Amino acid sequence: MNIINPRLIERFVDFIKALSPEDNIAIYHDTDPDGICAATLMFNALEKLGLKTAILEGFDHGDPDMVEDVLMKVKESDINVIVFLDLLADRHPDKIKEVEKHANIILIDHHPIENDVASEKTIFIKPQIFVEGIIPSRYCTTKLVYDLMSRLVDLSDLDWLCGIGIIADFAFDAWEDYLDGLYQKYNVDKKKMHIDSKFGAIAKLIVAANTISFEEAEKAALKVIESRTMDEAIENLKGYNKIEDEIQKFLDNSKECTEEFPDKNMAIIHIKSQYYINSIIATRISLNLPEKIFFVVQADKSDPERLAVSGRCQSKRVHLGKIMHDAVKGFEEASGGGHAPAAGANFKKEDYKEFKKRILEMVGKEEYKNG
Ligand SMILES: [Mn+2]
Repeated sequence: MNIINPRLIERFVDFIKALSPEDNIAIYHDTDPDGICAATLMFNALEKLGLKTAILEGFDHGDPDMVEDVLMKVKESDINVIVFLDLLADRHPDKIKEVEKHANIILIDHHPIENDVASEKTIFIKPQIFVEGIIPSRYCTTKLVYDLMSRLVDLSDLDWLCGIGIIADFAFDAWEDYLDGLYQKYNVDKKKMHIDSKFGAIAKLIVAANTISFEEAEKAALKVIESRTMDEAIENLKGYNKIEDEIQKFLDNSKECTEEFPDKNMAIIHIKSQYYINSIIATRISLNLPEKIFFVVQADKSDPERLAVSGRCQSKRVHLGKIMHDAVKGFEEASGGGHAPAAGANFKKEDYKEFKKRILEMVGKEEYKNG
């Protein structure tokens, strides 16, 4: 990994150095493990520097109203510095310009660049802008914040958060040696799958909080921020173990609610749970069977008259993003799309029959094969 834009880093460092306790900083973060661990590092780093985080709030990373919401808040408060972490805030360049009238902005993220929002008021940091030699999606926001803020303050007591962020974002192949160092430093057993390690356990508990509600995920963020060590984090988050138990119970008994389509190497799984676990179930169940296509169906978290479907095919032999996109075409108030190996759809219950008919046709069609 090679820094190709040292001036951007210098600008960031100089900006933080120039802040004082009078500044009112707001941190907005994704509520997934990477977003929460990044926010924890940023919060603690600022505190160590004697700086004040006045607002700490979560967003879903693709929330279309995110920057608009931030704009309203900044207008009615004395916030003058806004930090976006692991959020697609650059999706809304016009709104960013509005926010800039009230505050300086730091945007640290590793999703693809949607718009270059760098300006005199905005420091825009994504791996693809300042480093080469690493796939941007692998330079997770937690590690970005750690590397950037470590230029200003010693964060080595909190580097276990990087282990969580890296593992939760499936970025481990880019950080093998670094992770080995963390396993050693914290005397953590290395398992066959990183997600089964102690770092992974904390990631799973944060994901579990997300399955209850957005508000619960924000509470989980505060619990992580209060934790000085991994053991404290596990203790503070232990209330979410019941969800992990429910997920495990479901995985052990998933046959009962699975429709198999052996000729298509595909399955449809129906979930009934008070927790919103279809996406986790889809991920976990597909990791062991990469060639198989899974559609996991659950009533929508916010509207029981709707269905949310998570699709997975880890081998990418079909393009699930295209399938999901086309499978809901013409449905009223529906959405569908995503990546080749992981995609989602959301539509009214009454459209399920047609949806099922379509996906069964599509998975066999040449045009939905991938590569
Ligand atoms: Mn991330």
